[in-house]
Amino acid sequence: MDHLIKPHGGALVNLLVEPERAAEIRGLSREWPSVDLDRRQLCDLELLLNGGLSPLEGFMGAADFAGVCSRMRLADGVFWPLPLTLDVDEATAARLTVGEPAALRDGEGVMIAALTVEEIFRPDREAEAAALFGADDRNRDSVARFFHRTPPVAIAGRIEGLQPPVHYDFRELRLTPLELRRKFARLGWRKVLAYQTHRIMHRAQQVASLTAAQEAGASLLIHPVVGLNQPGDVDHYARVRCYQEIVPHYPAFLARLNLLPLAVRGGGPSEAMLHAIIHKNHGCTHFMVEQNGEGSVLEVRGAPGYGDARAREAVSAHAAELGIEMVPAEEFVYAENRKRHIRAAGAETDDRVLKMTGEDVRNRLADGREIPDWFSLPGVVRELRRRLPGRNLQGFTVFCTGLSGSGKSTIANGLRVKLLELGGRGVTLLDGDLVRKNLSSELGFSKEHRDLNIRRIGFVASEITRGGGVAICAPIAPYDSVRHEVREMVRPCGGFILVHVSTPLEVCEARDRKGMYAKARAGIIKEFTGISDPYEVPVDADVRIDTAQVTPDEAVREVLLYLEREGYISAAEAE
Ligand code: PPS
Repeated sequence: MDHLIKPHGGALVNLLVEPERAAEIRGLSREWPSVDLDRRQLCDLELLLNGGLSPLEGFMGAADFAGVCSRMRLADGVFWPLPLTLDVDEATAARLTVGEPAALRDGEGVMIAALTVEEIFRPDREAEAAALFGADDRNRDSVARFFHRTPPVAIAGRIEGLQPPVHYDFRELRLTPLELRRKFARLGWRKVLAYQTHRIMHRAQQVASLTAAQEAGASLLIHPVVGLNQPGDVDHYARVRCYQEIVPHYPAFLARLNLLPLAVRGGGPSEAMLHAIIHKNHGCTHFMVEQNGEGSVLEVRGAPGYGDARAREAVSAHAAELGIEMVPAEEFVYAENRKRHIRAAGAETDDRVLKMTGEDVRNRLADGREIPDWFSLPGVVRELRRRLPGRNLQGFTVFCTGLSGSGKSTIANGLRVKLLELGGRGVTLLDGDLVRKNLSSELGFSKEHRDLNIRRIGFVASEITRGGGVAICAPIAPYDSVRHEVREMVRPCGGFILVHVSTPLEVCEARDRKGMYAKARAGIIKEFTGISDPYEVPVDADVRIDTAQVTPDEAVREVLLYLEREGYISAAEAE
């Protein structure tokens, strides 16, 4: 493997201990305090253990942290672009003692590594944010997220890895730096271009990466990020299946696919430089710095924020120290007259250039329209259609909100029966009363308890929607903010339709089917919505129904017509 590029700092780090030592540590660890790692920290730890972050031999201590923040150097002088600390909250820090060991555990409680605590310190988060994101105003959201999620204390010390974090998916595509280097050696690859992408690759990206590799005289490693996505992002499974579709379409022996367990930070140029180091440690000599462009679906939102020239300039400027060559990812477009993709910059005025945005692709998928062959490979389109089926195949949630006695349950029941009559999807009714009996039996009617109740309903509804079913919810849900939360929870899984059953209070009170309004007026029932507790009228309702004005049949029909207009059910079905 001598002909391969040297890892950053000279040698590939391996923090995994021998099985005997691992067994010994497991035996000793029973009394140790635990540090439960979140997914971001697990990604960092995985790359620390397997040498992806060489020469780091652990999370940074105060000296490395200060050196990196002030002059992009570790304490020993090695170039390093951004801080990488193990951050813990005060309560966790209070359980740790300098000189004593702690168990680093994953979300299931599996011990991944032992950390002998050498430092417990308070990093200067302002300096860290500046190092991570620069002074650029465009990174405001990332900075705000950083301050929100980062606890005050950091711990550092010697790490002994017991096992890599467990992955059940795409195992054959998760080679470590050492395994990848061995593979390159076997394949006779010396020059390797890393194409780190977080998007679906269509034909334009394939041509761009192929051209870049050929011009650099390099082989191509498609190295997508599958670590931590930002909240609200779709999972990586469909993306990886799309990459698997595209790899065979490169010339024979030119391209390989490997998955990178990387937590993107949403940083700018310094993050691009960190990625350059990680690719170098994986044996790559060239790094294709992607620009945020058009034509992306299933994008990892907010990741990584090197959407402009600054990232490329930074990687180029530090190329000597990084030891890896920057290759700009150029935009390619389809020239209809030439029947091939060309560089956007090289298009002539008489070229008929075709382009499509991610939004176009999403809309076409939602409506079941064609994705043209010039844009994407058929296998990629097939995978996208499986992941993002048209609305007629998606699950959805109908969330009815309104006062007690407004007619929510009647509409919900009618809708349930009608949808069952139409067939196709499973239908689950989460009526207010039912939920309170089964799911939220311990809850009362304070704002806190009501919000918790609605969040539970939202969680169940999102899971049903994700599975392609229909959830019909009918709680009072008097507060706007938690209704929003539920919308946000369900939207990534399918459709969300908010129905405001707007029957006026006087009508509900006059009906008083359960005699509750009378009791509320008499003060026997406290915190009663509409009487002694607020109801915030939704301004974002998709459908509004006043059951004082329409019959139950008409009310159900209004919802069905909305579902038809939006494409969730077909026209004939709504009749
Ligand atoms: S919430 O606010 O969404 O959590 O309420 P929900 O789970 O829908 O429960 C409302 C039903 O509980 C009965 N009930 C009360 N409602 C409102 N305020 C108070 N204080 C209260 N106490 C009991 C009432 O019967 C509601 O049922 P519906 O079907 O809406 O009439």
